Amino acid sequence: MTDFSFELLGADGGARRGRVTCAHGVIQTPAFMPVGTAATVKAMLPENVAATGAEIILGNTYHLMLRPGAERIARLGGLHAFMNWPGPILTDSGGYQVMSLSELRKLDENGVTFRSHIDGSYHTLTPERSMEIQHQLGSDITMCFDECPPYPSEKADVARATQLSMRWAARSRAAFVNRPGYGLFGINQGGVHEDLREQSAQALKEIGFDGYAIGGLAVGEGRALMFSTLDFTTLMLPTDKPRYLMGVGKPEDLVGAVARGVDMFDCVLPTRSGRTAQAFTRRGPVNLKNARHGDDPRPLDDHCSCPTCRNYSRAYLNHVVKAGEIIAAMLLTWHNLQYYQDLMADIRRAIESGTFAAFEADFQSQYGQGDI
Ligand code: PRF
Ligand code: ZN
Repeated sequence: MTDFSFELLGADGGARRGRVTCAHGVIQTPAFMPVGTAATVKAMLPENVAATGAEIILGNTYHLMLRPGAERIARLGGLHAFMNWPGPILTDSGGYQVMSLSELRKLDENGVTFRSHIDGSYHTLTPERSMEIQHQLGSDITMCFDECPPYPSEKADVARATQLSMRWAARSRAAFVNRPGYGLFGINQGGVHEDLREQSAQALKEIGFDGYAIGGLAVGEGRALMFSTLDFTTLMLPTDKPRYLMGVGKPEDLVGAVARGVDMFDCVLPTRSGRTAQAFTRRGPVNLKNARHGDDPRPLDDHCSCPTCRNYSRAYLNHVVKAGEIIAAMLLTWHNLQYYQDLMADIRRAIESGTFAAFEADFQSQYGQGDI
């Protein structure tokens, strides 16, 4: 088995073109990872997720430990076999989901104790337990256990969470079982504060990771503050390792973050929007609930190669959305994932040809123009 590796293939301004190699395959970057929280990318067969061009998906420690249980998945051959996704999988470490989804949480130096949002049962997650679960799942990329403070928070509270995350990063590194092809990513925290981001980055670099995530953004601070925070944070991270902006984002966020040196992304937006009738197009988001689509024979997006756009009219999509048919979620999720993967492929090509600035300007002038 080859080692986990990242090769920087090229750059154009701040934007980077790279390649991650891990146990279950190769990922071209910049990359978008569809979210497969509960061992499924909702409304999609895994082979169809792959057909959109996705090379890696994200799974969640928090959801899988509660249902069906990490030990059970391990007995069944690991997450790749269990969910029939043969490619790379990155798993989030659980703390972020505990804080946003569970009830009655108690956080201390050791970890987080919480009640399941499913059945109210009690559980504890620590850096060591999170590493064990991600190992049982067979994750290609394991994420450190961290604490993401809410926004807005007092700077003193962000500092405390950042320092705790630094100690948890060291414990995560110590508990992670090193195996060829499997990587561990540190998570930079510090909110929008440059000095805290710097302390966090220094601590992570000293410990040493296979990649560096930027956490604690896209939590309500808004695009301008996220971008200005990225401007100084990516400069603090090693150039020879992948950088992953967690939980981001809208198409315009991805383009702006790539310009600032980010290589990897995940977000529920394309899949969740697909289940709430929102579709992404080159001219911006479109709501298929809108009655104006009812008689429209045109495809959702005539530039798109997905089965939805090849075979169905806006009128049909409007009908199945209004009727609450399951196929509405299937067709819109497929299209949205195709849109996101096509966007990433366009971004990669633009970086390769040294035309990323022109691509970004073109994207901004088209996107948000409104649907036609
Ligand atoms: N930490 C972890 N997962 C995350 C985040 C974080 O800060 C975010 C923040 N946008 C999304 N997912 N572990
Ligand atoms: Zn389409």
